[in-house]
Parts: sequence; C-alpha cells; structure tokens
Amino acid sequence: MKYTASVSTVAYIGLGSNLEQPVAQITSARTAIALLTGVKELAFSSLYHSLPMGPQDQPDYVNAVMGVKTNLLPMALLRSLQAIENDQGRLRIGERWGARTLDLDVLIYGEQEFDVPDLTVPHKGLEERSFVLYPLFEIAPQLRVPGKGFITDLIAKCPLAGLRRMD
Ligand code: ROI
Repeated sequence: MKYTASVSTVAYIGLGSNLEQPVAQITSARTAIALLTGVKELAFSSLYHSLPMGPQDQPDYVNAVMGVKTNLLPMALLRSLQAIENDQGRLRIGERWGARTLDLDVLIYGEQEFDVPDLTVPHKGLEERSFVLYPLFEIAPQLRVPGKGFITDLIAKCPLAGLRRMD
C-alpha cells in the first residue's frame, strides 16, 4: 500500500450557478470536486433556489454547499476549483456581480482566517448571504465560523431573502 499525506483539513465550498442549466452545473461540479486528488467529500447540502444578490436583471440562482476533507493547501484547492469552473465553460455576463455558469468559492478552511491575493477565508460577506449560511447550517449545524461565530447565531441574523430548498 502507498502512503498518503495525513494532514487534512475540513473545508467548505460554496457552489452557485444561474446560467446554462444551473442544476446540471452544480451536480457536475460536485462530481469533479469529489474526484480531485487530495479531496474527499464529507457532505453535500440540498440544492437551494435563490434570488440574485446584486443586479436583479439576471436569472435566479441555484446554490449549494459541500463539505470536504482535503490535504490540498488553500491556494491549491482554489486553483483546482478554478480549473473546474473553466472546464465547465465558465461564462460571466457583465462586470461585477453579473450572471455566471459556475462559481466555486472556498468558504471556510479549517480554523484558519487569512487574506491573501485572490483568497479571503472565511469568505468575505458570508454572513450576509442566506444562500451560503442556510446550506452550510444544513450540513454543519454545530459549526463555528472562524472570526464570525456560530452558524446558528449567524443564521438568526440573516433573513432568508427568498431562499428555498429545492426537492
Ligand atoms: N446571488 C445568489 N443568489 N447566489 C449566488 O451564488 C450569487 N453569486 C454571486 C452574486 C453575483 C454576488 N450573487 C449571487 O457572485
């Protein structure tokens, strides 16, 4: 048997799409993430239907959150996620906060808090985003978000804003 790296971290990834068959985008991204070397799926939330945050002249979103165990360093995880976005033909419409085929965000990486070029962890604005907090709560109800507090407390302060679980 071969050795494997033993240092692993629990990380949470946010998935979002509002173009080119969002449900299929999210589902195939899940498969691709689970197939990454050094990443193991621990949990996957329900799919959620959400109203766009930002410009309103864009389709509604499908969002989900995935929990993984990984031995990739944060930047390697980010680059792997970006490669999946590109493989799935990432398309973005407009400048800031426009529609997109697939968005994969590193939301949380273990207990760490850091801010480096291209990556802020925990994700900036996480506490204002119902489409991140509620799926995260579904798979990790006991979670404490580093620097921000318990998920239960964050949820109590974040209105659903039209978020609904899909069946
Ligand atoms: N709005 C929703 N509902 N879901 C998203 O994933 C999402 N992603 C974004 C912006 C444009 C901020 N709005 C979003 O990047």
